Amino acid sequence: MSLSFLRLIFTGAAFAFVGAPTALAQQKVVNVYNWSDYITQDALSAFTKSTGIKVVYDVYDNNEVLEAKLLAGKSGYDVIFPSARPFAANQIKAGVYQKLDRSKLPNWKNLDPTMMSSLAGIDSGNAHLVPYMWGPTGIGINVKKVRAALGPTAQLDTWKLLFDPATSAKLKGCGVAFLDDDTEALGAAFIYLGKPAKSGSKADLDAVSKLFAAIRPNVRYFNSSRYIDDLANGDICIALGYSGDVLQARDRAREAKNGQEIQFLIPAEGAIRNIDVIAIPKDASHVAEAHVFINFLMDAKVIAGITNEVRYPNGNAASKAFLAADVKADPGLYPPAATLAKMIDDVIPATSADRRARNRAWTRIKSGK
Ligand code: N2P
Repeated sequence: MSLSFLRLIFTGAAFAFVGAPTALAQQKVVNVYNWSDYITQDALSAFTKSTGIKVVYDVYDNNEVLEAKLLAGKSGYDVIFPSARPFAANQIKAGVYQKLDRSKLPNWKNLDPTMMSSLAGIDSGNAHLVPYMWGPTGIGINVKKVRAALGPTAQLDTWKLLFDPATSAKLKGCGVAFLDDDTEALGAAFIYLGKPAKSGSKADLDAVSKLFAAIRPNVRYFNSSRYIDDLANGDICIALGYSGDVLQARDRAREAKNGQEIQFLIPAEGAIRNIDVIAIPKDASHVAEAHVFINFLMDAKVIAGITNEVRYPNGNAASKAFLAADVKADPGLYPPAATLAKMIDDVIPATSADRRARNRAWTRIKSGK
């Protein structure tokens, strides 16, 4: 089943593997809230088949939506998938998660030690978070359309494509999209301007707002999920996008044989990389089932199967043995060392005032005012 179909059935309505209504009363349940286009139906079906636990699955495409529900409390979710920085880092401080019970997570041994030590920086002793997928945010392009607009020799792996006003104006006609994600979009603009990606200073936010004002008329929309299909179908030609999402767009265009050639580029100036993690809210109702679900996702074969489809590298070292050859060879998933060296992990604003200032700037930028 295609991932786009999965998103349709997952969006809004809860998704469940159901038995007869009478059986439902006794059936164990886990309520999962994850990013769209970030799992396979095979994994969910296999989980219910092997454990008898029904998955009620719901999706979002924006950390702020998840954070608002978590901070309000009683979200109703048992397993959630925030981005580590700055989100899970702040949420741990706010006390919205419970500690994981490692005796219920025998697959813990499969996790990648490098990733665990990175996460320990925001989650002391790795008490609350399990790494899920990670990846850089870069540029998704429709190669032929962008070459037609900019000429055959234009450099493509540069933030200039999105932030240089003259270049952006040339791409307006074939469609420019941005993630609705201030960590990533402001961060990318700051990298382009040679400023710290996490900056929240007034001078830097003024500079970045001015930059966005110059390109804002060329931006068709700010949205963090719609661009996958739009890139795949040729409805937009360039997007600030999460790595695996752009690679899924590439795969969807190939499957559809529609002649659109989509490429993911990590800009030479550097790019933000984020880890998305798995956690259990403090007030979850199905804590035992949540641990069974998380342990299932830590199974090397299961998580490799998900990576092979959603095209994000995972945080499970043991899964490497089960990755598809084309996934292992794809620089969009596993970039060369020189590219990795330029990746930026430090995206936590210095103060909560900085974080609020960034949020306000981002809201103004999107509204075009
Ligand atoms: C999945 C997007 C997840 C990446 N569609 C966000 N870090």
